[in-house]
Amino acid sequence: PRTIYLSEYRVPAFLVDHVDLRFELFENGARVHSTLTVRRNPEYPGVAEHLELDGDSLKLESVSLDGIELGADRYQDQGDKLVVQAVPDKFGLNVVTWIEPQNNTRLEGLYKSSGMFCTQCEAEGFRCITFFPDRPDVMARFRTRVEADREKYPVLLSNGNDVDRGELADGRHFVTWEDPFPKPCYLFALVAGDLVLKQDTFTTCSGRDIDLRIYVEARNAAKCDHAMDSLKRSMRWDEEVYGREYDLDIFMIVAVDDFNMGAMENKGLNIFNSSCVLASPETAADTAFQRIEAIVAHEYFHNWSGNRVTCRDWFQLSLKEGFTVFRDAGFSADMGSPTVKRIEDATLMRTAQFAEDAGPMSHPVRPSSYMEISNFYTLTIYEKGAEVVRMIHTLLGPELFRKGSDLYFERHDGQAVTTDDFVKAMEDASGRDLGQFRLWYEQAGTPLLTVRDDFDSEAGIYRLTIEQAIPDSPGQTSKNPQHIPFALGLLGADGTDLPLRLFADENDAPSERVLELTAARHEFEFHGLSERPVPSLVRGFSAPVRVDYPWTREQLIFLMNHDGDGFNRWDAGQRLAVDVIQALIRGDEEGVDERLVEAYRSLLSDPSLDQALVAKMLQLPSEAYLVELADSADAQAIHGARTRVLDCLAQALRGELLECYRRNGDDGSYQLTPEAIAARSLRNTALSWLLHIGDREACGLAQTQFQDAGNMTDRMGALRALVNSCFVTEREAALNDFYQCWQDDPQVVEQWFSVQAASLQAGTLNHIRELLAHPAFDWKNPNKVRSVIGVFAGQNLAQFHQADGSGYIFLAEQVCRLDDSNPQIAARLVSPLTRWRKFAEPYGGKMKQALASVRDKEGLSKDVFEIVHKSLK
Ligand code: DPP
Ligand code: ZN
Repeated sequence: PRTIYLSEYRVPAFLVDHVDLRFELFENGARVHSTLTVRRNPEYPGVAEHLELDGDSLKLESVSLDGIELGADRYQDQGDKLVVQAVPDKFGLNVVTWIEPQNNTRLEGLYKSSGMFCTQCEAEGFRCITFFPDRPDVMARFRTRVEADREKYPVLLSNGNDVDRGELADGRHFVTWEDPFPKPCYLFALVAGDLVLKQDTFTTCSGRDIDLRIYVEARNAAKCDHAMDSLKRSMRWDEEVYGREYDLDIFMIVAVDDFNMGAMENKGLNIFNSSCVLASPETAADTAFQRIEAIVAHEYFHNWSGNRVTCRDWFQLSLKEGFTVFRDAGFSADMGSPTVKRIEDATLMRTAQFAEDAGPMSHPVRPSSYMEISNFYTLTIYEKGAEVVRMIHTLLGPELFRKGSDLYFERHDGQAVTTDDFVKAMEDASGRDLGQFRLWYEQAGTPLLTVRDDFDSEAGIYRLTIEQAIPDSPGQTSKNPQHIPFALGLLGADGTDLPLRLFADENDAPSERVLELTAARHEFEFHGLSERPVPSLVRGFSAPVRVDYPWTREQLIFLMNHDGDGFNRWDAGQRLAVDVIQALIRGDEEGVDERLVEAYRSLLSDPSLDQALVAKMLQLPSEAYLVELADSADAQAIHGARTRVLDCLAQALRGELLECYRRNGDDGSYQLTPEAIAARSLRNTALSWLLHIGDREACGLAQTQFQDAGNMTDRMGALRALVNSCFVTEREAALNDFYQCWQDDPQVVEQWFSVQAASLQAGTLNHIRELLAHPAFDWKNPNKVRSVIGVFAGQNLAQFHQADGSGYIFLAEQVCRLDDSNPQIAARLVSPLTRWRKFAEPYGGKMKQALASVRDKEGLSKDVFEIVHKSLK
């Protein structure tokens, strides 16, 4: 496979102003008639004699230029390219291709999912539909006519407005759609199926009524309310917070069962993975409701940040993704608890993105090369990209940031642009120089801040030195210091925030400051202090950095109780727990520090605390996070130490846990407020801890809760606790019962698979193999594959990391099997093995061996090739 470089970017030689598509859909394939209005690009440097179009797995039937069919001497079908020779300056090109959606298991381009036709074109799926300049800087107006059997496919959809429809011979019919906005082909979409419609309207800020439609299979008709509600709230929020109004008269969402990603923002016709749109309280847990709200918002927000203003090339992917994740995070924070949302985002960054950034696939937010762009839909592009935008927001403040986003949308509406254009708009609107800040887009790796302090009690000066270092990453060494916003507070002995006086005579000094780090080393002095303060560092995770500071456990407990920043209270608790677990792993301490137990006791027994925050604080640092923090991770030792801490906490706090469980009982209503979500989280955490230590009474409570639960959060909470417990009979009974009850609902069956694949007790390799043989398992369905294989390899540390390497060999086998049918999914699944350098022996060596066996597979896809080769380098 070839590597593609940003430095090779050239403007397109030809532009396409208009695309006229006609799809004839049949059971044995589809014929695609495409008519392009093409002209030379005046900005192209040089003269291109031939027109080159991209293609993939197409059967070419004919090529005509200005209405005249071309002989085979006038064009070459090279498989991945169609080259039309000696073309005029302006012309119409008609290309007819034949494709087989029913055999498309890659789920890129046009394919079939539970009997319906649907598409996924980002990043390079459109070339699997017809020959086309498949690059985002070619923006055209699309008109699409879809023809199919009327009975089988009563609903025919594409982008834009429905402009014509009618009957055809042989029981067929057609609908024509016209999208007035020029768009890149990756935003094209088509759906044909037998679907029911959930409809609503939204009145925009200028008084236009928008027809909102969610299309689903009939059995899912009752699961659309939450998505519809989320959509309306997103539309309102984007008007209020960003001044962005919706621009078409209709907005459609379609739910599809077989989908590689979460969802796709196609203009006017978003296509969603069923699991990211369908929900009812009985079938979906709180986390699913929150995910749906966030993804519906995310895809909707793309209408401006992605569709109206799109990416010049795929190196700029974070232009739309980072900004849109930042936007959806703001929306979720406003809809729920901002502190909890921040904790969740920072956890994902520190657990998974930091790991990616320190691993073999580490790349900048704006990469400079790739082999397969599908491999770059990463946590770095999405989450770190969002953190980078968030830092601009922090540096500029909300008003100037809004001025910057207004300027960006106004200046670049209808264009395909770069991350640099985004930063430039922020600079121009604010007058700030973001020159050094741009390094966040160019340099990979997580900056490490080493913070040291001392206190001069005579002078009353507290001195803070901060050094930054950015580790080397593939292809990048000796990096330059970055521009880092560092939010700081200083706590006095009574727990209140002290004024941060940078000068001895500074009056009205604020109690929180955002220090701007730009050099490799900074020294800050804070004056007028009568005692040594406790520092609260990087409040709210103000930058995606690691912090090295020699906290004592007393300081951490103090911050847990007093920090004015909710995020840092949580963070202090995490650092304390990490410190205790790591001491056990190293063998430095015999038992679990009593102070941790007492800290958790106060969290559990003080109902006056913010319960949403408490619910988060009670979650021990995950095994994945502990792996990430280790230099050479001993998987079993990490699992063992964390388990010991959990055991000890549960034993010591049994009374408090039972009391917490009772206090947070189900009142029968199902609400999605932060308080209600926290109550469910607390009672289910209490239950799982108690079952963890084999508590009989709690087992009874879990069984009752499992039977009586009025919602999936509680039913699944009870099932999870049972599945992870030593109560074998009760566990089996609950699992069987659950499957009997929900076997006809694929989204629930996915949860049933996941809870087993993640289980310490039930998730043994043998059991995983049994799940793969289960009648409900389906190799062609990415959600099923992820719910068993993905969850096992990604979330079941103790069972996956067996010293004999059996877990790794198993994963390698499944990756090879999937590589033939769906390379994108195979490339995602292989990722746990790429972390082999992180693990101690015997794990690391055996992971590497398994990876090598994937490398040696015959006919390896470009997707998996890139990941495996980069990881073994
Ligand atoms: N562009 C999509 C999204 O992130 C990815 N398929 O919304
Ligand atoms: Zn996106």
